[in-house]
Amino acid sequence: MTNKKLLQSWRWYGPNDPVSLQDVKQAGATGIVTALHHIPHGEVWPLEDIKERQRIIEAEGLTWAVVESVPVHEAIKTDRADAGPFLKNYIQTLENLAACNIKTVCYNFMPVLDWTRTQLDLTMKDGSKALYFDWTDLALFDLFILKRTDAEKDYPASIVANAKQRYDTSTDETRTKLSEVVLMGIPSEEPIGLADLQKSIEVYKEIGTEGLRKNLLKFLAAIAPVCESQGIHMTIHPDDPPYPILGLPRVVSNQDDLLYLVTSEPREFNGLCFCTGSLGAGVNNNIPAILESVKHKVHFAHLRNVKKDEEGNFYEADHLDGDVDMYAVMKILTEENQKRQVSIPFRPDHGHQMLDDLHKISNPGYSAIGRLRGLAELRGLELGILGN
Ligand code: DNO
Repeated sequence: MTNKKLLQSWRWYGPNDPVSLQDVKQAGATGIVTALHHIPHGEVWPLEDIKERQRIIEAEGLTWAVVESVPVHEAIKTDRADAGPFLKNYIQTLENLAACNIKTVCYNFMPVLDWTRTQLDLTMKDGSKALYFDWTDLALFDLFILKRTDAEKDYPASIVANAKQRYDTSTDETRTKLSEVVLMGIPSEEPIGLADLQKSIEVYKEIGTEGLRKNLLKFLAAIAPVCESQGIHMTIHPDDPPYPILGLPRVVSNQDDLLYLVTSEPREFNGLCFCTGSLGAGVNNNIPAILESVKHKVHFAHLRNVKKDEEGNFYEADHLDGDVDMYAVMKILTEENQKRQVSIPFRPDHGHQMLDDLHKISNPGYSAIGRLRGLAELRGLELGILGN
């Protein structure tokens, strides 16, 4: 009997994505990971819109394998008095997706911002460009642009001193650029402004880590009935980076967080999106060990690598290079996949901007060729492990 392969998938931002579905096919992926980015956060995804997107994907001979993401509205994350209607909408969206047989849904519970970087075009030795996170730049933004109260307490003295020096010698242009990058969130959604971020930071100060954890479990309990009746797997994306930043709490950053989450809400629907890059940026995170402990809950994987320095700054490395032992990860994942009815979808997460893509505009991290390279390397690695 031949071994079962993981489902090779690809994030596609929809018809406006500069990377086309034909490009995806040429890269060799068959599962599409997408979302209806045109629907504002918190609103219902109409059945018709879901069907239309699915029709476009299937017309190319591909399948819509995973929704990434159905965003959780801030009213739910903060458990505001007006959270009710947003929860109702979320449940309706899940019902509509399930009606189209789309049953793996990714989401995150990061306060306000989605992933955070400080630079989108760090030049690698080979001339390609990578996303980068630098603590000194984050501190510069936090202390001197956002001017958060008591922010200096959250950084080592050396970082504060370096940030001050860097700020003093920076130009308005570099400061503006840095702000834009930090506040960017995910492409095609409006970036948040400084004033709104400041307000949210105050709200989350009251909520704290325990409060956020409680709100996450409350959200899961509310969507449990629809997920259970429809056979939906919710897959939470880890915090990126896996640290509290800008005074915002984090609850999905390490092994303890993941174990807490899956044991506190043990029902089948509560699953994980195992993102090796997000977790891999944590200096104490041993990625294969974490995967080993939660593998039975993984219904979606983001495979990418990071290279950290002694301060904890990190850049996104080639998929098989960097600090994450991708061979060990792939081994665990492919073994786990043999136990499954449905193959676990994985996507090459991010990729360097390289070759022709250096002259094109694409969503940061989501140019075609770097991901094509990543996918090719990862599928080769899987084949080498499986032997068929
Ligand atoms: C970044 C992505 C994240 C992810 C969301 C999931 O490239 O991995 O934006 O899609 O956090 O909700």
